[in-house]
Amino acid sequence: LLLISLLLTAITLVNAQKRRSNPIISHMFTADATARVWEDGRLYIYPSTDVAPSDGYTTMDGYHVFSTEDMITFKDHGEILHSRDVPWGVEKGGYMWAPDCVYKDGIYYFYFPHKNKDMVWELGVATSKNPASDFKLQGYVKGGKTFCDPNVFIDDDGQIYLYAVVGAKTYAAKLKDNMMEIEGEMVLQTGLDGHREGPFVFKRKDIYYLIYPDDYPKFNKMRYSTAINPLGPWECQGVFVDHTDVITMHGSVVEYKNQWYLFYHNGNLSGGKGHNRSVCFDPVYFNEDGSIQMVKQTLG
Ligand code: FUB
Repeated sequence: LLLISLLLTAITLVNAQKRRSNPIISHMFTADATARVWEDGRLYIYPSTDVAPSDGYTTMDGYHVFSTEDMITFKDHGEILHSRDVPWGVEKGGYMWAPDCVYKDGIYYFYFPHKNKDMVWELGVATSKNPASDFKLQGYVKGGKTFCDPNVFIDDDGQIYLYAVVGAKTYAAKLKDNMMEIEGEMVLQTGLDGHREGPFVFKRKDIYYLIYPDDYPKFNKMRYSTAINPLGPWECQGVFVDHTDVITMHGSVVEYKNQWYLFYHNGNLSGGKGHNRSVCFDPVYFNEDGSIQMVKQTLG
């Protein structure tokens, strides 16, 4: 069994190395990818959609889901949600930004930031028994602030945490078991030096990692902070992803078949247009002390 598992890992790694081109999705523009590995053994990507021609980030609309089992072929499962499906949403549509998806007790919870009719950000929630279809709108998270760039992290003990951005700062709180209500207050997360937006939390060997785009004025890089508690305090460990050819940087880190990966976006497909981005991935390597090595971006 061990030999078979090692063999499968080796095949996946060789396959991932064989794929020497980014972006990985080229029939549409995608950004802000959250990657998750679900029980069926596939890796799923929940990105936002960039629209072409674009009127800036305001026209971003509709969410597709993608999945893979070999890190080479990415299946487009189609659109799971559009602004026209959101009755409380802004009438002209658009404003569907960076989403997240988590799994709990047989249900997939899809979180998406969307502006309401008063042009105030709400954090919408849609649920399904399937990871890439049949999502039904449930409403929006109650008890929080007006925020975007949600990230939901479920710890090993089952406690759920919500991270989100308010005015270029990340706040976090526990989510109640119903996944729709915040417990207590959203608390400012400290120790995220140069933080701009797009937080994503993961855990490896008892260390909590919070990755985030920095506020470098022209092209954001990706930094990370670590903590021994999911609500911090965090300690900034510096940059681990250099900037791409677009201003924004937003992504996630996930382990799949014994290899860690960073999902992010660049502007390769559109010639560097900031509103026409494309999802990419590259391997992530850790040092013995848990620090993250600089990610080598595969281009072309
Ligand atoms: O994609 C729209 C916004 O741009 C996201 O919410 C931010 O993180 C940035 O990528």
